[in-house]
Amino acid sequence: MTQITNHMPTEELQRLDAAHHMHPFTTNDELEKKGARVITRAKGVTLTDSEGNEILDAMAGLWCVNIGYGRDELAEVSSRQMRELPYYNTFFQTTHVPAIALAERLAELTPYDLNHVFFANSGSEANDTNIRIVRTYWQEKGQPEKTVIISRKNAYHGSSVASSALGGMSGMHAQSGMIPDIHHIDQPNWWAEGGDMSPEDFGLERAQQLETAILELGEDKVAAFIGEPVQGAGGVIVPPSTYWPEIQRICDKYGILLIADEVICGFGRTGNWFGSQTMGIKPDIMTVAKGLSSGYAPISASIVNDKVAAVLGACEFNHGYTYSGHPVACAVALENLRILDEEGIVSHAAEELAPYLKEKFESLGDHPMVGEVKVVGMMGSLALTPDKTTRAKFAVDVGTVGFMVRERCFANNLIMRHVGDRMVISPPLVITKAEIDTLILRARKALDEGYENVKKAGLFKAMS
Ligand code: PXG
Repeated sequence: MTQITNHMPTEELQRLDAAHHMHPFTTNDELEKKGARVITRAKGVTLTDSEGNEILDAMAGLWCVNIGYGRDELAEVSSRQMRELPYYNTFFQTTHVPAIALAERLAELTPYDLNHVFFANSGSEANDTNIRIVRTYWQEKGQPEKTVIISRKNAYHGSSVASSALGGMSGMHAQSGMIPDIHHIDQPNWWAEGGDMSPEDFGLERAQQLETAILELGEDKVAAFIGEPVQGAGGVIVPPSTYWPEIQRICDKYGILLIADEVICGFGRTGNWFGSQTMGIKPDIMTVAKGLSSGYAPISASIVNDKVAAVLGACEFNHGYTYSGHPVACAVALENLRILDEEGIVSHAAEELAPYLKEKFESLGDHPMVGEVKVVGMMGSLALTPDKTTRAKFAVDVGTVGFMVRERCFANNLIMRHVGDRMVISPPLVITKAEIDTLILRARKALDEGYENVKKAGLFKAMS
């Protein structure tokens, strides 16, 4: 058996990786030609790769390492918990202290009467749980025909077959098909789809599509609406201010359940503990994952309000995962929440860092290839365009230019992602102002170099 370690030559690690490891959202055959970047260590906001490069991770991993890398406390609690009780389940009238403590803490941290927590291991599983929760809720209320969940195009709710159907990513639907009774309305992406409307009018128009859909599908068929307070994987799409109040009004009017998918927005990302607070949403159900444990252990949850819990509690809920409420993951999450709170990481990010990040990130708006710049709390995006006055798209496949800029980010030791032709950031909440300056310097350099390459390739042209 080959002993594989951090000290092996990069090419050898890449060769073995390409031979045996299938990567998510990757054309795996391409890894045989150009091996994957091998990350070996991380501390704070900085990753180190197998070549010794130090990379500023402006994505907090995959939008999850809110607390930053390298916190020993989390390693300590996980090893303590593994020694004491590495595993036990929460089926069949059994429980354990880490699950009790984390559920209680989440009930305390979340707003309104979101007091009841169902654990899973990923955002996808939590959203699968939500599908069953809302359908069971209406069955128990004597309205079993209420099954339809309304979501948005370009939403991301996970990659299991059910949660990707709930999401609005067409590439995922094409590969696995749909599940019944999911309906998608348009997203509130003013930059790309707002035409001549003002952002406020557009926000209202997009929200009112929910009412139109309810009336078309039938009030007696619609069970719930799901949305991310701010679409993350869709490109950090911050909805116009009119959007969420109108969605809330419509959900209240028709009594349909409102699910806020807080997988990215939760735990300080948007300048409050939850994106629902930033956007003024009062959800019946919240999906949380990622920042719940800052990515140190896989854990997620569906958190439901008293109204939903009262109905569900009366029946046997035929649902659960072997690792629902895994004691080690719960202990890690609890310690993560303690640190985020006691060290004031969430409040410092909201009060000190977010305004600084906003000012600096917005300064990139003067770049010739940058149109809209959006920042909410500690997440942001830039729309790349060949013509900012008309909000034009490039005359090549969407994502071609974004990819070219992302390549220059990597070359400049910055992880800033592209989603189509939007560049997105979501750094750890422990980033310092000096590190924000470095982030901006590298981002500008990557934009400049990307711009030169785009021009050289004759791609700085608007779609006609
Ligand atoms: N909901 C939201 C809002 C998410 O962003 C999920 C659910 C699913 O979580 P899991 O833990 O099942 O992955 C997510 C996940 C990207 C990217 O490229 C985004 C996510 C996951 C992987 C990649 O931006 N978001």
